[in-house]
Amino acid sequence: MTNSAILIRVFAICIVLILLRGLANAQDLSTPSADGSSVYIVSPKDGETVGKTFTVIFGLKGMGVAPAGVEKEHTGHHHLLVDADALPAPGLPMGADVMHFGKGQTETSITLEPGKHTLQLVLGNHLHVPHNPPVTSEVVTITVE
Ligand SMILES: [Cu+2]
Repeated sequence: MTNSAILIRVFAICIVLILLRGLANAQDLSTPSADGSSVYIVSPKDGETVGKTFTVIFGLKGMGVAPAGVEKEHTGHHHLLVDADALPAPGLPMGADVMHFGKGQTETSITLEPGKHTLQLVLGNHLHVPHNPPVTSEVVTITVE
């Protein structure tokens, strides 16, 4: 395939993705979050240095944890973003680019390469969709040794 044929193909795929996203946006799958609710990373703390494999402890106030698939008002399950550039799109299920804790876990053990990394939590509803307004934690920056 020539370079221009590849470019045209990439362009066509982009258009299809944009159209699909537009269709999905028309159907907002979010559910309301509770007033004053918040999610936060208990550990590690912002600025902390940790070993390659470490435990991340999730905290949640004002809402409850429920497994994925269980539809109950003001509940959700945790999603961990590692080194994410942006928050997940509103109204849409979060994908494989975030870690899902659909069994209702409130902590996890992860292994990262040495260096600086960021961690952030986003609560998602029974359909893995961020709530409205979204419940997101502060970004925690850590150094992995
Ligand atoms: Cu999920």
